This record gives sequence, structure tokens and C-alpha cells, in this order.
Amino acid sequence: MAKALRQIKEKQSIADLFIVVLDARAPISTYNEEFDAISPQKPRLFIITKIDLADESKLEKIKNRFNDEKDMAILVNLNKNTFKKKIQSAAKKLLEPKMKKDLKNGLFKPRLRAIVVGVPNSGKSTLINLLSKSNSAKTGNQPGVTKGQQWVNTGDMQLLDTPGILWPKFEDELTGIKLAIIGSIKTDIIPQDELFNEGYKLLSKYYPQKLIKIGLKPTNDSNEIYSNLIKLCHDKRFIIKGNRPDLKKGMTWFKNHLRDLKGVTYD
Ligand SMILES: Nc1nc2c(ncn2[C@@H]2O[C@H](COP(=O)(O)OP(=O)(O)OP(=O)(O)O)[C@@H](O)[C@H]2O)c(=O)[nH]1
Ligand SMILES: [Mg+2]
Repeated sequence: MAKALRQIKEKQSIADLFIVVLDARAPISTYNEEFDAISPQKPRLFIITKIDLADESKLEKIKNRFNDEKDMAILVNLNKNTFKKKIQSAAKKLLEPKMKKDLKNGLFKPRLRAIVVGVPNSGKSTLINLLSKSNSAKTGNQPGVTKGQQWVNTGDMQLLDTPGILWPKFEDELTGIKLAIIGSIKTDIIPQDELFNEGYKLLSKYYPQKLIKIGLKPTNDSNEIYSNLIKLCHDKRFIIKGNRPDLKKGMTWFKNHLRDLKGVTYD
């Protein structure tokens, strides 16, 4: 992680634009404040991905939070080709001052470079593949797919794909849980019962109806959460010998359920 951040810092001087990729399911928790200091004068394009999985009612507010005079934020579903134009025109707008400067200096085909940064699994490589014609960046629904930096030419500009970076904030327990749920950190680094307990509380707080829908009661009380785990095991027939609930199986089921939930934004 430290190495990946250092490598970005080394390249910052040649970047004309920073593209910061955020997950719409946890846009604040996936925002790394360490990037603020890397190159404060350069424009940033915040690409808020996975809107197809996020809470629609929160999207405009999220977008406005990252929009300011110098920076711009857009909401996208990177699995849809139709968003390509929106991304291209936002990047073009932010790069306009640089292009004008190049033209003034007699450079008719400006060399534009953007560095793409973000937490693991936020969609950086998917974005690069969407903008370039090739599928040269490796993607996958797990953290840590991109291992090293790679320049990709899109015709309009050069994009630097970078490995996902986590930052100290993720050590804050709740942020860690959110990042685990959306797949930005490996779930196996968090004890299974803790992930269940905290994930349950998170869902109780933000989307109680989604718990009720699977027959569970929203609550913040760890004892009640435990009772609901037992109920879940019985409902799903996760039973081991002695007619005891298979708690591990119940927790795994819930973890996968959280990972696949749609219409959620936990910030
Ligand atoms: N539903 C949905 N899935 C997306 C979207 N954008 C990316 N994904 C998926 O998210 C997963 C991660 O995408 P990547 O592009 O590999 O993420 P990354 O940021 O490069 O990840 P690292 O290289 O591990 O840092 C893949 O399974 C993508 O298909 C989106 O807008 N909507
Ligand atoms: Mg990647």
C-alpha cells in the first residue's frame, strides 16, 4: 500500500488530471484523504461507480459533495457503454485549460495524461477498459487485482492504472466493515462474528426494511443479533448434528447476502 502510494506521488508531476474512483455504495469511506495532498492544484474528476448497486435517493447529494470549482463529480455504471461519453466529456472539460495552453505553445496534439486512483475493487481498471478500445487492464470482483502501474492509451489521453490503495482511515472499525462489505478489503481479515455483528448493525441502521424482508429483526443489540443469527440458521435449515444451528454457515450466508445487496449506500 505504502509502495503504491509512493509510486503515485513519483508520477504526480506529469499528470494533467487525477481521476479518483469512488464506490457509490460507500462514497465517503472509499475517499482517501491522502490524495488531497498529492497534487492540490491539479483538477480532479471524481468518478462515482456502481450506481446500479447504490441507493438512488442519495446519489445527487453524493455528487454535489465532490463537485467544486476545480473538481467535477459524475455518477456512472461502468458496465454500461452509454456512460463512456459522459466520462470523456467531463475529462475534456477539466483538461481544457491544459489543451489551450498547449495550443498556444504550438502543440497541436497535446499529450494528456491522467492518473487513475482509488481503493481496491472500486472499478479503476474497468473504467480504463471502457475508455480504451482494448481490455488491456485486468479486472475482477475482489480487492488487489491490479498489482502494478500500467499506462493505457485511449486515443484522447494516456491513463495510468494503479493498484488500489487503502489508507489509515480504514483502521477505523466501521469504515473497515463497510469496505469489507463492498469488496474493497478481503473479508477474511475481519473475524467472522465481528463482520456479522457489525454488518447486521449497519443494515439495521441504514436499511432496516432489507432485514425485515429476510425475516430478521433490525436491532443494535449484540445479544438480539445473536438470536437472529440462530433464527436465520433455522429458517435456512443450516443445522448440524444434535439439531444445533450451523452458525458459521449462517454467517457466511449473511456475508454473501450483504455483498450482493442492491440499492444500498452506507455513508
Ligand atoms: N455493478 C457494477 N460493477 C462494476 C462497476 N464498475 C466496476 N464494476 C465491477 O467491480 C469489480 C472491480 O472492478 P476493477 O476494475 O477490477 O476494480 P479496480 O479498482 O481496478 O480494483 P483493484 O485493481 O483491485 O484495485 C469488477 O467485477 C467490475 O466488473 C459498476 O459501475 N457497476
Ligand atoms: Mg485494477
